[in-house]
This record gives sequence, structure tokens and C-alpha cells, in this order.
Amino acid sequence: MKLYHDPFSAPARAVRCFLLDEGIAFDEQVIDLMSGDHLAEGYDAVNPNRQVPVLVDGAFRLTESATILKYLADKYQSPTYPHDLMARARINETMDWFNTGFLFNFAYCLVYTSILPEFTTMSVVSRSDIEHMGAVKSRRYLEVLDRHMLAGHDYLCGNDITIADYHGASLANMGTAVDFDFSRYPNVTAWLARMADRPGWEPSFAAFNGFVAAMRAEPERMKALLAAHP
Ligand SMILES: N[C@@H](CCC(=O)N[C@@H](CS)C(=O)NCC(=O)O)C(=O)O
Repeated sequence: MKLYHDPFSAPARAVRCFLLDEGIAFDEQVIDLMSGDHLAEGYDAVNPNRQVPVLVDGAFRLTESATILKYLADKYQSPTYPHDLMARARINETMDWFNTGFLFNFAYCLVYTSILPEFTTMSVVSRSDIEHMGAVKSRRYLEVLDRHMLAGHDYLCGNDITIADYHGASLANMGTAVDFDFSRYPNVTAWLARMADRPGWEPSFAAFNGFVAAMRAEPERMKALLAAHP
């Protein structure tokens, strides 16, 4: 089984962290997005979307992180994706929630507007509209996450960790790239700290944390570096 990933991809970090936590053996290949490895001839045969992560299991190939997590949890009978109908529906609902509204508003409108060249090079008018949407709408999603989804228990779907936590925490953690202040959301803060204690977290997030530290130390150099990416 082989994982194609880039340590700078949040969905890829979620999958890699899960594989390491579960002690599942896998081969890996870094597809360096900054160098344009995903645009290289031949990578479209691995993933026609030219994205990471990709999981290849024999002749079988998956290209969506949430589906990869579900597949791995089922294949290895992990308790992080229980078979009980309602427990599973709650996990699916949580992952859909992160992949739709949360991802769009928090990642695209709030985080990416500050770091990704596709956004930072936009005209100031359109960019500020998007940033406004990111700030306002993300607040609502984070309140739901904090006051409902994480209220009264340690993980998203109860007191036991599930694949939804790997998926959601990796997406929410992207806020560190823009120094997002989570202190208004104490349950989210505690949950992210809990996830950061997982054994697979440090090896999966180290490179991204290094990038965040470099962004803080040398923002202009890092922005130029990102702007040069293909
Ligand atoms: N829905 C996909 C999203 C994958 C995705 O957006 N990957 C990004 C990195 S975070 C990528 O490979 N981007 C390269 C590109 O789109 O050119 C998933 O959850 O796996």
C-alpha cells in the first residue's frame, strides 16, 4: 500500500497521521507541490485531479482523504470507525460538515486568502470580500464546533477518537498558518491539543509547523517562495 502525499497538504497530513497512529505499514512518496511534482507528466495516471493525497492499494486507488480514512479504518477494523449504524452516520455527518462549509469558509476564505498566491494576487476588492466572508462565516462554524460538536466530550463524536477527528483536526489546524486565535473556542483549543498529542501527529505535522515558523520569521521571503510555485 502506498500513500502519495505532501507534508504541506492538510488532507494528506490527516491520512498520514492516521496511518502512523494505527501502526499500519505503508510506502510513501512525497509529491512536492511547490516544485510542481503534481503537474509532471505521468502523475495524472496516479491522480487525474493532480492532487494529494492518493492511496494505492494493489490495483485499487483512492483520491479523497475522507474516503481514504474510511477505507483504511474498515480495512484494518479500526474502532475509530465503528459499524454501529448511528455512530457511523454521526462520523460521516461530521466529516461532510468539515469537507463542505467548514473547509470552504475557514480554509479557502480565511487561511488561503493570506497565504496562497491564487488569492494574495487577487485584486484587493475581491480579496477583501472573500476575507470578510471567511471571518464572519468561520465564526459561526467554529461556534458550532466549540459549543455543540465538542461540548461535554473529548472528541467530535463522543469520548473515543474517530476518523472524523483526524480529518477535522487537520483542517482546523490550518489556522496556525495565519496565527488564528482559537482562544475564544476553548473546546476546540483543548481538542486540537489532544490531537497534537497523538503519536502520529508530530511526524505528520513537523514539516508544516516548520513552514509556519518560517512564515512568522520571514513572511516576505515565504510569500515570494509560494508565489513562485507552479
Ligand atoms: N478533496 C481532496 C482535496 C485534495 C487537495 O485539495 N489537495 C491539494 C493539497 S491540500 C492539492 O493537491 N493541490 C494541488 C492542486 O490542486 O494543484 C481531499 O480531501 O483529499
